[in-house]
Parts: sequence; structure tokens; C-alpha cells
Amino acid sequence: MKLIASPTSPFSRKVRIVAAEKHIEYELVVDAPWESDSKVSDYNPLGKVPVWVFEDGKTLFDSRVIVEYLDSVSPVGHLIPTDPRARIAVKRCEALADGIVDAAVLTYLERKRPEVQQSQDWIDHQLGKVRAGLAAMSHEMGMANWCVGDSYTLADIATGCALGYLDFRFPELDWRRSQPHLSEYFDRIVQRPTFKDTVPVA
Ligand SMILES: N[C@@H](CCC(=O)N[C@@H](CS)C(=O)NCC(=O)O)C(=O)O
Repeated sequence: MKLIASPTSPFSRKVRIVAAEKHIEYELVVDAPWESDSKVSDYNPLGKVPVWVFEDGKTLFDSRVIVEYLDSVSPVGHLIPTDPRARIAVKRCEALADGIVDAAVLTYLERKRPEVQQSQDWIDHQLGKVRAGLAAMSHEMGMANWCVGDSYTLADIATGCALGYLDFRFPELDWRRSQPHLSEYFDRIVQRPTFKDTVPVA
């Protein structure tokens, strides 16, 4: 099996962490979907990473589908609870974290366009979602040790990847100052080897 991924993509990082936590082996194929020689569209009509490729050539996308599959195929350390309420709480946290990343990625891409074509209104609109998403993330977590319940789940992986992406691409947002508990929590989860092994590099 192969994972087509970009080393800077937080969605790819989420899948890599889940696969590592579950001890699932695969071949990592690095592909940057923005490059003209990218082959990602051959595997995902939406042209986005990550993509999971099975031995028979069939594929899975997007990251939420892939991680759900990976969690279900290995009994090692369940990351998505089976209890319906806990399960949907984890998926909701993942949606919030992924939504923050979606808005952050759109902001990053807008800022990469030639300056005259950039829309400050669009950037502000997206950054508003990032800030509101962070505030909700922090509020919902309160002073708890984990995003959902009393153990490490997919919600923590998605949250950690979102916060790591903000540190990587938006250090000027300085989210840690307004979210001190989230900051302590983040410092704790990034000590996990699976987070350390997947730190984004430009
Ligand atoms: N919802 C998708 C989002 C994936 C996504 O936006 N990936 C970005 C990289 S971080 C990408 O490949 N973008 C290429 C493009 O939009 O053309 C997922 O969870 O997999």
C-alpha cells in the first residue's frame, strides 16, 4: 500500500500519524500537488493529498476517510471510539481541526498569489475562521487533558496537526498567547514519537 502525501500538508500528517500509531506499514510517495509535474490527479480527481493507494490500484481520499479506514483495519490502539456519542464527538473535533486547516491553507495560498491579485477581505475572512475555530477548540477542551474523554484519540491527532500547521505557516498569529491551556496541551502531545517523526519541513 502507498500513501501519496506532501511533507508540509497537515492532512497528510494526520494520516501518517494514525498509520504510525496503528503500526500499519506503507510506502510513502512524496508528491506536491501544486507542482506542474504532480501525479496526484491520477489518483484523486480532486488533485489533493493525501491519497491512500491499495495494492489493486484502488484509492481512498480524503484524510477523514483514510483515517477511518486505517483505524478499522488494525486492532492496535483504537483511535475512534465505538460508543456512538464518543465516536461522533471525536469526528466533530476532527471536523473543527480540519476546518481551521482549510481556512489556514486558503489564506496561505492567497498570500502566495502576486500581491496585486490578493484580496485582503478574503484573507481576513479566512483568518476570522481560524481565530473562531481556535477559540471554539479551546473552549470545548476546557482544562481537560484530552480533546474527548480520558484518552488519546483521533481528535487529538487532528487538533495537534492543526496547531502544528499554524506554528509552521502562521507564527505571527501567536495563537499560544491567547490559548495558554491549548499551548500546554500541544507541547505535551508533540512529545509523542509519531508527532516528532512528522514535523512539517518546508
Ligand atoms: N479535505 C481534504 C483536504 C486535503 C487538502 O486540502 N490537501 C491540500 C494540501 S494541505 C492539497 O492537496 N491541495 C491541493 C489543491 O487544492 O489543489 C482532506 O482531508 O484530505
